[in-house]
Amino acid sequence: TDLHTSIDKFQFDNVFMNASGVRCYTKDELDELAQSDAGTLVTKSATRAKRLGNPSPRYARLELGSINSMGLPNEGLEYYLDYALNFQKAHPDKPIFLSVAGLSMEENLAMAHTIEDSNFNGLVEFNLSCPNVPGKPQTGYDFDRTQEVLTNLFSFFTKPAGVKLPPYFDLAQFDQMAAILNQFPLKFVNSINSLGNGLMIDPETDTALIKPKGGFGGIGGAYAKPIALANVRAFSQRLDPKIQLIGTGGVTNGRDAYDLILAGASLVQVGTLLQEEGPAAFTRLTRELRAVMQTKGYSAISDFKGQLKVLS
Ligand code: FMN
Repeated sequence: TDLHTSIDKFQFDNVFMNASGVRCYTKDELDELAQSDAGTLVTKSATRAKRLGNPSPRYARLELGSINSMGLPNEGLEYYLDYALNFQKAHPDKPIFLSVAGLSMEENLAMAHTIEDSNFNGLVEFNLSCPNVPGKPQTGYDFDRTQEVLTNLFSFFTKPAGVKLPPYFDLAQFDQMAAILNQFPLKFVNSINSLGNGLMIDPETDTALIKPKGGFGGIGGAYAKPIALANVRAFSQRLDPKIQLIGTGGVTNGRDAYDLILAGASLVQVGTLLQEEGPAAFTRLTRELRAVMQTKGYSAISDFKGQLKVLS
């Protein structure tokens, strides 16, 4: 069985990769991902300057996933761009993703100019869905703002790019967001980022599990699976077929990945599970996805991508 997949002209020999923010903070972590069974990798969402993020504890493991309010700690765009430029020299056949998350439109555009002017030849993921920066609303939940950001961005940006979106819950939101996204030369849409602003409580102490924002944080892991599936499916039905989907959210085994691909995903990202299991998770997921495909008689991702059946 072949797990080969592609986005635009970019080829990957495995559908699995990390989700931004998980085990991709330092060059050592990125190297570990590169050496794992993952087909590619994405860097930690970068701001222009290095950020320390929110106070700890800011991540907690939950029964069915995780809660976090990291507050975008990162080494700054220059660090990740430098990594990517070195990486592409060493691995010309392994395109990677650079994630960018400016806290304002101006910051996003400034970083986009830096990338545009660089020799970076991979894909850029603009994260419009960072829920954990106090006082900053998510761009992805403001449709006019999203339109404005993308209009300004694509007035000069010519490198292959996509957006990472928050989860939507209303069919009218899918219609509106897809109508906006279809106006731009996006190569991919990545759904979903964390389910924003959940809350979990320690039963021993009656205290919120994490410190920032009074305990509110983004939820990932198995809790996210049905929402991720719906978002990938809804966008696959509404986006121009030239825009590929990356499915993220709730992957804990090979069947979860298979389901995201059935819903239309061309690549599958792994967040919480990777945090908990480390890069060896890709070896297990690869084996499990292959096993599901073999049971179904499929030998390639294209045999079942987008082939979800519904009851009539
Ligand atoms: N998503 C981003 O786009 N940029 C980030 O910097 C980022 N940081 C994260 C940090 C942690 C500790 C976690 C758990 C998630 C983070 N996310 C970030 C969200 C994940 O990329 C992913 O979209 C989300 O966790 C859902 O996937 P999962 O169910 O596999 O965890």
